[in-house]
Amino acid sequence: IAAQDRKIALWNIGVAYTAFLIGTLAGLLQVFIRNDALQLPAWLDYYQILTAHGVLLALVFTTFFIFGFFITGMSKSIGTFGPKVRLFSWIGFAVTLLGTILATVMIVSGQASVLYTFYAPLKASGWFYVGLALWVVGTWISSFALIGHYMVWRRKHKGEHSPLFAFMTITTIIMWIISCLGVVATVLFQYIPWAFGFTDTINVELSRSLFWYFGHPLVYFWLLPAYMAWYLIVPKLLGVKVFSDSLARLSFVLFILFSIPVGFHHQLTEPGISNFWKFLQVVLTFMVIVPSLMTAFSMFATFEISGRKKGATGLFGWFRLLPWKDVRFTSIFIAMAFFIPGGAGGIINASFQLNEVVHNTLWIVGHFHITVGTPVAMTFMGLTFWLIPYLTGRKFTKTMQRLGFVQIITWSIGMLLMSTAQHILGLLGAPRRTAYSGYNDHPAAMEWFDGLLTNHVTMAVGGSILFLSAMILIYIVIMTMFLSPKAERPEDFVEFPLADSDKENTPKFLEQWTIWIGIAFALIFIAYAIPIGDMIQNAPPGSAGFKTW
Ligand code: HAS
Repeated sequence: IAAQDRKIALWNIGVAYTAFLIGTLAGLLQVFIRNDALQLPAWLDYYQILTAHGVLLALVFTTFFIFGFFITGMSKSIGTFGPKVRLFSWIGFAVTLLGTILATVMIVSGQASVLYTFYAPLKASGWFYVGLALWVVGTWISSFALIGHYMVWRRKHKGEHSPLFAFMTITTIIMWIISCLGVVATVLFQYIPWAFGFTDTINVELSRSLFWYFGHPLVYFWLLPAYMAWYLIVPKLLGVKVFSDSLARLSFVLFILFSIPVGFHHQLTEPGISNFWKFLQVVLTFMVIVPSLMTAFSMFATFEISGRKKGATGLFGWFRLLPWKDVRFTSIFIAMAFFIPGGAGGIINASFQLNEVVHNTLWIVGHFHITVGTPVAMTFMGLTFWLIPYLTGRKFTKTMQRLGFVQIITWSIGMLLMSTAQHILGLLGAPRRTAYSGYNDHPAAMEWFDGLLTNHVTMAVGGSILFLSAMILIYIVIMTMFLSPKAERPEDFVEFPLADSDKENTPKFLEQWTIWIGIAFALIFIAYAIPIGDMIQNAPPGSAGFKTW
């Protein structure tokens, strides 16, 4: 791809890994605080570090990495950016970065210890919310730049299906833009007036609902780029085509429809929403599981087709013949394997009654470490191994490949230890998000930590292994960005592994966005209009929430 496009992608990825470095350091500090092995200085507290950890890894690392990946893939699959697209991509990047810096300064200076979910009643400095608003606006500008690029392509290729990479990027972006409407509304009309003192109080239930309207599709904003790698990169590494172009497109479209009207499944224990609306959103949540099951099916089919091509026989003969020595593949395969328990855990969380058992416990922390922390993160690692050298034109040497294996194996072991402990502790009753990890020496609480896996020491070992792994990754990133030898011979150049996808039988309506956006808004209206209306009507007097009548 063109050098100017590479530059934008590389800056995005560079910021992503800077956030990753600070965020993982905050993670390491956390496990040691829990283990009572570390006393923090007076200016730093547990919640400050927890917020930095969550925001920098879950929000900042992911977002910048995703845009780096999208920019590279869009330039590769539908052509070099025009000057306007390039300009807006830079502006989007700069505004997102400005917002990130402002929010991070507020967190580090102790003025925004409100955790990465930042909803009321916790309150931060108004500037933190301004930072968040800039962050969202920045991502929108970058998104519209990519949409513009896609529209130009469509105008030139009337009646054709867009390449699968572009289709998936646009689907993800559409979902992102619609979902951000909730967070934009609450940040602009509730948090900013409240935090700067223009209003005395805030309508908590409304603000949480608007947050989760955004918060759940947010997790699919992380997941879908990983799915793009599963659908598009993995088959290429296996030497086969995409299993089914229309299945892949349909599964992405289903995310536009069902990933948004489900936010109440994060609020099942909250008193301000009636059971009917919660139940409706639980049903819709079970719909959003379908495209993930389609993805699992598609992956197994891809593995089997590639195995059969190489002569595999029997039910699982293909397993042995997967390209295990290729770190780009192995990383993603482990990512997928983690998503089996990760997804099953999600189904448990979403089940109305079972949620009572797991809500607000360490189980949830375990859940998101084996969804975003491993399936998504390890897919991004698998991408990093070729994406950065592809963009810089440097070699991915044998030593790097070996280090890559050490990195992904340590990450998997660390996550396995830590997340298993978190799941079990959660089931035993250990709450999440508390600095009082000694639970005032309560005898029942002390027993939780007696197990071999649920020991604080085991968790600290898991956390330390993870940090070691993160540092190896940072080393690989720095080498492939700045120091590895430049590729000169054709065989040294790192490729962008993009699989072919047969589009002959793909129905045209899959790319008629108005249909999908229309249905998405209809579903959102059905799921949210009445309960949100109730919340507004019952707003506390004088609150930013919105008007009292
Ligand atoms: Fe979740 C809470 C429900 C998926 C992230 N989730 C969270 C939070 C985060 C998060 C960050 O209903 C915490 C928020 C907070 O701080 O409060 N989640 C679900 C459901 C799914 C789900 C139904 N979550 C994710 C993904 C995330 C993520 C993905 C990040 C990327 N989650 C919940 C609920 C809560 C929740 C409740 C609130 C809990 C509470 O009470 O607070 C589904 O999307 C999952 C569907 C997935 C599958 C798995 C398909 C498997 C595949 C792998 C195939 C493997 C292969 C490899 C091919 C059905 C595709 C083969 C290998 C071999 C070795 C055989």
